[in-house]
Amino acid sequence: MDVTRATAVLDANWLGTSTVPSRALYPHQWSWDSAFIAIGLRHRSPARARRELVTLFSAQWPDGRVPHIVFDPATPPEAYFPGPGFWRAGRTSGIVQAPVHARAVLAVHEAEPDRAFLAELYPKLVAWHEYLRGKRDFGGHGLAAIVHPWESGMDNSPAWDGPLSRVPPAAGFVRRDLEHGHAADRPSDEDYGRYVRLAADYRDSDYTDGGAFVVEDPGFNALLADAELALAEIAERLGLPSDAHREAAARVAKALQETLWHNGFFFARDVRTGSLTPQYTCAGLLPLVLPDLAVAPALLATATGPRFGLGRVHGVPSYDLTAPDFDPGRYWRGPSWFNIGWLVRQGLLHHGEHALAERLRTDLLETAAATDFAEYCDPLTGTGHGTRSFSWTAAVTLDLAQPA
Ligand code: 2M8
Repeated sequence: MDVTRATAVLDANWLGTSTVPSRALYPHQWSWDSAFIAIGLRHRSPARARRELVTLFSAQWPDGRVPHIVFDPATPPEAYFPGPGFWRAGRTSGIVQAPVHARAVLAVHEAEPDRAFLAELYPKLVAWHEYLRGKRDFGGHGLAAIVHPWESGMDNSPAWDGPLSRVPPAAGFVRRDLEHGHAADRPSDEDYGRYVRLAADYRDSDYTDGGAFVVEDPGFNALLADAELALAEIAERLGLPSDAHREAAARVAKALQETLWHNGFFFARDVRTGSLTPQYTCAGLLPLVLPDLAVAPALLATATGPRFGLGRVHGVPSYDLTAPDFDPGRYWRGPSWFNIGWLVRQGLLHHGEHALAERLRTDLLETAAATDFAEYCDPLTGTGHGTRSFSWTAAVTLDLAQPA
């Protein structure tokens, strides 16, 4: 039974107060992973789902940022690079990931209402969103900019190739990821060197300045607007005013459309040059999560067209199927990821595409089970890639397996 197997994956990856994405490859707590994990886990153990999120937010910084990694003190430092010694930020990293947490908190509450949990997390979520909307608006358009590809969660997305080309690769470090994954499934050494250089520069600016890589990502900002909508619902459950959250959501959504929408798609913007990056990636589909998206019909046409083949391939490809450098097995340069499939399915439901949403749901469930809960899969064949027993793939399975 897939639900039993998916539950077993999350049980095996549970550390006691949080869940690792993967025992070998990612042996600490990751920010957006924990949100997806909680969304699935709420169906098996709402208490553990709450604990997952409370643990993450216990590592929130005083400036409101939620760090992308919370390091497990019991895991040896050499198990993951860059570890706590690199970041010099105590028990966390210093960069962030996409703000899917308010949506997760609300979902967990809906599975088992718990006012104390909501009341504890609400002010933390407010501070988190204020950090993003305030301290990260490097472009001045009302969008949150990312300062590292890891912040997008889509590490080696082809959309980062242009801005990243300005970053000289660092050398003299040991990649730990290649000890647990095939090199052909992972980012290249050159890209990895650039990631390390950027992270070191940001660390050396005391985690304040945007460096060579400052980008407005449509995926990150769509999820921020959606998170503000979720926060409005949380405020209402607590009997608090919610208008400010709905207004913030509308402002981000408007900026998204005015700044990043071009020719039927959402593209990332390189803040240093002011130009849109030309690649069609799955981040540009994520604004579908917004129910009031005026351009949804045009975006759906791109999603179901030859570039993403939605409904005719496995999951949602991370990159344009028609691009000459589309790679079906390499990380965020082609393969389908299960959390992105889950988000796009939410979008399809919002925009009345019920048959397509159901086809995607069935495919995600079948492919996750058939690949032993792979980290990602080939969109054309469904073959699993990356690590196995991956937490968010199991969590998405638990959520999608629920009766409607
Ligand atoms: C991947 O990113 C980490 C760095 O944060 C890595 O490559 O080591 C990405 O897939 C990211 O989205 C994910 O959150 C993380 C843990 O699963 O792994």
